[in-house]
Amino acid sequence: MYAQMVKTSGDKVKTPDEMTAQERAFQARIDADIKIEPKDWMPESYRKTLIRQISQHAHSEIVGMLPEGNWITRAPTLKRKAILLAKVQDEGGHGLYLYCAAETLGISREEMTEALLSGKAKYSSIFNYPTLTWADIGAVGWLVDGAAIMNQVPLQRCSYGPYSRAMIRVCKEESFHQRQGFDIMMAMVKGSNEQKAMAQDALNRWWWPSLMMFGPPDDTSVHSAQSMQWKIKINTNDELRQKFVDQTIPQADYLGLSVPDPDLKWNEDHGHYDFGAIDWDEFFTVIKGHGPCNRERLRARNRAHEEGRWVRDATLAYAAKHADKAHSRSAAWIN
Ligand code: BYC
Repeated sequence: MYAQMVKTSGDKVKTPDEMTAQERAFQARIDADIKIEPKDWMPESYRKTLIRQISQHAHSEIVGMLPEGNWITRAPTLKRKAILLAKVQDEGGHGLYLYCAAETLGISREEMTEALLSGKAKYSSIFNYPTLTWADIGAVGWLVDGAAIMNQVPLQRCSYGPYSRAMIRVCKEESFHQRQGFDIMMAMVKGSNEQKAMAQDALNRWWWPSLMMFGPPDDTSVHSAQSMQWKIKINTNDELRQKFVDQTIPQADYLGLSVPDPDLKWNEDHGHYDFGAIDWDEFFTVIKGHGPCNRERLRARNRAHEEGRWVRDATLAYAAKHADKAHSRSAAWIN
């Protein structure tokens, strides 16, 4: 029940000759950077790809609240607690914008929620790892939100209007999140030896899973070619992963921490860091549902859904009562 399905459904990219006239006109709009809006004609597989990506993204935001929410009651100061609370609340907001963006494509919120709760839908692999110490909250903000920004800034230029507009707001908030993470790491490395060791330990555990967030390598990424032709994705997984490594290593140096990669080396010829092999078996194990926390995450979401049932019932009953009253008032006015 809890296995996140790994089966993918990548389509071969069509050449202009293989497209219908309608598809060619659609591709011409995309190539001219004209946004596609909900009521515009779109190929069925464009719609499906967007539903898949946006709903997975929304689920990631909602599930992403759990590892950090775990530390709200244990934050070391009132100020840190207030900041973390606001951050986790922002993630909930991101999930809501994204569910709304996906709804414009004709899928209901209930269908998406059901896919998440039953374990059918994917969400980001990263949220299946535990947050063991307070330093993990720093590492998550710095690395996980840092990786999220790297991936989402280009998505502000995505071809689908509602998704690209949601990304603009999300990215503004994510940069605050990333800074709060880095600020926690700064405080830890300036603290006692034990605190610095906790920061290093958190970096050791979160480094590789953060690199996996960008998805499988380009030669095994099923969806990249088609998604890039449609500008649903602007960069490949490997391009963004490399940008993230190049941006993050100087930050680790500034903190006086080292990433757990003996093969990491600046490559003068390419102007990038070379880095070691990623354990893709671990990645696929996690997205198939067998990571350290997959079961716990889905149990927590299912419990929250059950415990929130009375709230949903109450709001629906309230809305129905007011709809009845409004209906009687307008009927009385007409008569
Ligand atoms: N985890 O062909 P590919 C956040 C799946 S929220 C799990 O390259 P695509 C945050 C992929 O779905 C972070 N599954 O796919 C929140 C596909 O399987 P299906 C989330 C992954 O879509 C709270 C298969 O592997 N960000 O940061 O072209 C607090 C083949 O992959 C992952 C987004 O969702 C993964 N990491 O590229 C803090 C951004 N990677 O669907 C932070 C929007 C791949 O065929 N999404 N898979 O069964 C994207 O940009 C793209 O969907 C991805 C993957 C780059 C993630």
